[in-house]
Amino acid sequence: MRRIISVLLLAVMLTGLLTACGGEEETPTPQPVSVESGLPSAALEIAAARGLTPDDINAALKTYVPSGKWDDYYLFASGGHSGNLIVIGVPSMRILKNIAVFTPEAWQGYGIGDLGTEAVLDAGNVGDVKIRMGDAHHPALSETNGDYDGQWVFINDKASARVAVIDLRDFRTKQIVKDPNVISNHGSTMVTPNTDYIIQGTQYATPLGWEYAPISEYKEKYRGVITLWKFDREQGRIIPEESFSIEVPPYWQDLCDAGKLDSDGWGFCNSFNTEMATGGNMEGNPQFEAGVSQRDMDYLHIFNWKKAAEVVEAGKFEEINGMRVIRMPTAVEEGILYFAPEPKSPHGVDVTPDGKYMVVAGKLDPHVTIYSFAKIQQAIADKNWTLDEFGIPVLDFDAVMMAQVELGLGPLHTQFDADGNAYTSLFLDSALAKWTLGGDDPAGYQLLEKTPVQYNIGHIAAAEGDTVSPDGQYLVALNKWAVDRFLPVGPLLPQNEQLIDLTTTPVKVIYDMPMGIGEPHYAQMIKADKLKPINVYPEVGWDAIAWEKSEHATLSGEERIERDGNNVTIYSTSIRSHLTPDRVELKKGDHVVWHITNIETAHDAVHGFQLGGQNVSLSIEPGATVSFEFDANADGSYAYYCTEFCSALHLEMMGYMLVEP
Ligand code: CUK
Ligand code: CUA
Repeated sequence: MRRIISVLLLAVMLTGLLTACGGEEETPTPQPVSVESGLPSAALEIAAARGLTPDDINAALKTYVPSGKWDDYYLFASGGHSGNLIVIGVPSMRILKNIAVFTPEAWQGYGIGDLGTEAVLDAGNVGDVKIRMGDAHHPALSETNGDYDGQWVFINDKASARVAVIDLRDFRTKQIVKDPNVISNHGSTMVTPNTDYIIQGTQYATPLGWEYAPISEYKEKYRGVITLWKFDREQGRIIPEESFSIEVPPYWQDLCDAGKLDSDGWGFCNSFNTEMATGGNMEGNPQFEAGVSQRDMDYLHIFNWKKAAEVVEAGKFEEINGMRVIRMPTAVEEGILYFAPEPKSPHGVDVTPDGKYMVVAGKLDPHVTIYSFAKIQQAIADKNWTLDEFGIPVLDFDAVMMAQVELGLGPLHTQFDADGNAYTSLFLDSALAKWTLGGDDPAGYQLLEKTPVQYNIGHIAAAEGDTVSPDGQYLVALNKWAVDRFLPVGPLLPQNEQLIDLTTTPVKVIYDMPMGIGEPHYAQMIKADKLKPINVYPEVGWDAIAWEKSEHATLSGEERIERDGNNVTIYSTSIRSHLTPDRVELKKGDHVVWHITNIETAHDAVHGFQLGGQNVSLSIEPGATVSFEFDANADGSYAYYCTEFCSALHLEMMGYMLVEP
């Protein structure tokens, strides 16, 4: 007990969370405890009764955010195959929001009737197939001069090669674009340092446009692309007509990262399956997992996107399915595309904050390999290369490699802190490795420590970790398996997002957060004060997607039902605690377009809307105008109502819709 007390006191002193209070005056509100006064003995009793160790108490003090206080950081974590993007506060690790992106979501009224968000989703349809799911992997916050600016966040859908744009003014998805030439992506999204472009690399090669070609023609016909999606900040949209792709061989491209500072203008993507295995395990061929892992080296793709943009402007492209594509021979001729050997079936490539080095983790190699951008440039100038079988220059490995550090088994992803350290996830070791960056001194790259995590760590996200000026302080380990960490909930378990305190030596896990909404692949963590979200829309009658006054805005007193033959248009308002009109009379077979404006201007005065029997769920946030349409094909008496418990008389906020036979 005595030991717990002393360590507890030490913990209190170390955290610096507590301020001394006067202690003289009696005040009715609870005051923070002071170090001098010691902790309330009740706290020690609680700690003892709950069996908390000094480490537990320290972790609790570092992560607890009292009611009414806010977190220091936002973590934007991909929701994997839930298709969404999850917003989490750090250090509390409380979920703030699950932003609907690729998958309809009823609470936000996303893609369940609402015409605005249905149109966003429909823009990501693949041919005639309405895609209503996705596999969201890598969120990327918009950057200005290589620092997160808090304005936009982008995320990819691996399953259908799409990219989404989310507006951080209202935390809503505004656009989805589909790459017309590939069916899956992975090296996406990563932004260039001023968010001119959003990078997207293919994962699984197909013929361009994923048209049919027998697998025996893999090498001739199958291809990948690296697409540079042009982002227009003014419009807040990706402009497909100003975007372009670079054709690459049918190696499976994996993760990418954008160069910065010294390496600005360049980008880097890993690849695996340079073996060009094509499966066929029922035909007696090796499994993909074996076929894809035969070679000791794969190829780091090094591309000059600034040059590529100039080459496209000069007209040296082919338009394929509406996308401007630089073909491989042009890319080689113009000095846009180079390879460097990389060991072995790598996964992550991460550019150091100074932009001078690229860290590659070969998941079947216990090392990380560090490349020097200066050496890469030198090797290019020296033409120190051989050609791969597609004629792409492969730079000499020893000429471009700066150092290798043995970290452990299954290295995947790397992040950085403010003090020149790097952190790499070790999937097979279930550990986080901390090591030093050595600049141009190969001996300066040294493993410092390894910290166990629970379990099977994938990506890691450090505070401001992908910027030119990382914060250190916190890192979140996005662990694939939770196994025994939480109360059992059946065979599908949550994953485990572990918050790690980078300020101690060794670094320490200080919070386990069950992620029961989706698989977090990657996440980015941004200082909370960089975001300036709105509380209500700028004007009553706002179209949240177009970000302008809606032509269907309806103010109080303007509510009406217009009939033109079988076409009925309803202009409604919602305000605590009524919907107007509260009675809608239709005839069977009417086509109905219904606009609802939330005329509230009060913070948090959201109304929802559901219409029984019609598959409509809306969220009408203060000031917003939302529209839906349907055919009244089934006669009957229906009820519609507000779904947000908005006031004491919320249950009365309803209406009848009568469809006459
Ligand atoms: S990935 Cu999932 S752990 Cu898509 Cu970046 Cu590495
Ligand atoms: Cu509006 Cu309940």
